[in-house]
Amino acid sequence: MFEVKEKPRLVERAYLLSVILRETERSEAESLLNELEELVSNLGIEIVCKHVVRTRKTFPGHLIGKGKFEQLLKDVQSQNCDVIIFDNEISPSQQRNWEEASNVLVIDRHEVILDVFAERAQTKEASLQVRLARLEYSLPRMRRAWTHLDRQRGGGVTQRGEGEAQIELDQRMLRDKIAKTKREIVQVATRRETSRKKRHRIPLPTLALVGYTNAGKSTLLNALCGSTVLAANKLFATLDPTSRKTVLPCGKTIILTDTVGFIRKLPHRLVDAFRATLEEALVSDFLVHVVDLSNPDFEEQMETTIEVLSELGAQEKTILTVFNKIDLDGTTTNRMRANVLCEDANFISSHTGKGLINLHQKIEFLIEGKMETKRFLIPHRHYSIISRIRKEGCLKSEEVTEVGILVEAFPQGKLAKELKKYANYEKK
Ligand SMILES: Nc1nc2c(ncn2[C@@H]2O[C@H](COP(=O)(O)OP(=O)(O)OP(=O)(O)O)[C@@H](O)[C@H]2O)c(=O)[nH]1
Ligand SMILES: [Mg+2]
Repeated sequence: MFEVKEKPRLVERAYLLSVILRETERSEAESLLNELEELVSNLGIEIVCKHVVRTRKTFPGHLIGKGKFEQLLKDVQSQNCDVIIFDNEISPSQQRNWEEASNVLVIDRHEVILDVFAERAQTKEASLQVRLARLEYSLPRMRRAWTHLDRQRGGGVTQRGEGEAQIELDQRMLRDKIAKTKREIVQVATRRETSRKKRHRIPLPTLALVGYTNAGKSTLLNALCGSTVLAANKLFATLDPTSRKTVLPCGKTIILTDTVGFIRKLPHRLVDAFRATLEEALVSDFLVHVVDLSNPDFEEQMETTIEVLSELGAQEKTILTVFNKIDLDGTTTNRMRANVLCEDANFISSHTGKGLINLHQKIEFLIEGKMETKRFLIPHRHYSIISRIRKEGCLKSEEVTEVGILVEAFPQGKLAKELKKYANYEKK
């Protein structure tokens, strides 16, 4: 029976292809192919060849014209490749046509991204969401598996053979699985929501680190919080949101959340699937958009992030843009380009720590703007609490009066609770 689960990892040698319609698309296609190469090698597959192929128009059968198609097939065979990977989205029927002609596995960028996500997913929710995305991806492609079966049985072109009936059965099973997975996701998400609400009972300002994959979000989280969240030089190192509490140099406590990175041409079903995972980011007070300044495509990467954020409904949030990895970028050109794109650009290196003091100040400034200032009257004999307010960095003003010290402050957490009793003095 056809089971949608891990694809057997029998393939070892990949042939990467990107199809473009205009010559002007070539350089972007090349950069996307490099990214695809990185994703594919993360899966342990060797890249033998990568080509950008230009076509006058797209052909429904094989995406490209017959001449080019045959030429490429020969090349795939002579190079002994066992998988062809398209950077373009290909339809289930194009996939089938290529597989039948080449006798090797044919997949596209979406499937590669789904595979990488499947490998990295660690929490129950992430695994369920990846499973859902893969099931949905497989639904229109079931025919492919059964065509192979028919061929193996020597069926060839059948009218309504065993395979055909089996497809319907399996599709129904798959739909049931999809529905079941969706139900499980709702359950897990409800549990997560409850624990988030609990965490937020004592309101602390929250910031979410968002950005393109490999930009350095986890490294920045570690640098700001002194934590050891996994940061690695591979795409999609982080899949599950991780939150850390940290105290800023001024004494204020904040919660920082690391999130999954974005990528160009992110499969749409993954954007949907990860909506819940990114909810932490969506409910946070501010977003810190981390950009890898040393990447030649940083502008496109920024654009992708902003696009996905608006798809998720987060475009209205206050965003602090941070250009990271300045230690790798020796040129001033990128900085100039960054300044054009972003009026209030922050330049940092999460590795060397350069720019972090400035970033701390910016974060403090943001938080102060958001926090509600309250007035308290502290009796003289309780003066020690004022030193605590000062130490936690939330003192705005103080005025000594006959009855006590009149304080304007924006306290958080425990201190806010303790100060409550001094807040109602006007009514007394
Ligand atoms: N030279 C240099 N490397 C950095 C800097 N910040 C991060 N890196 C490196 O960049 C790579 C990616 O860093 P991560 O922090 O894992 O990136 P991320 O944005 O969390 O990536 P995903 O979780 O995949 O979305 C790692 O090898 C880091 O060591 C920096 O300021 N300078
Ligand atoms: Mg990360």
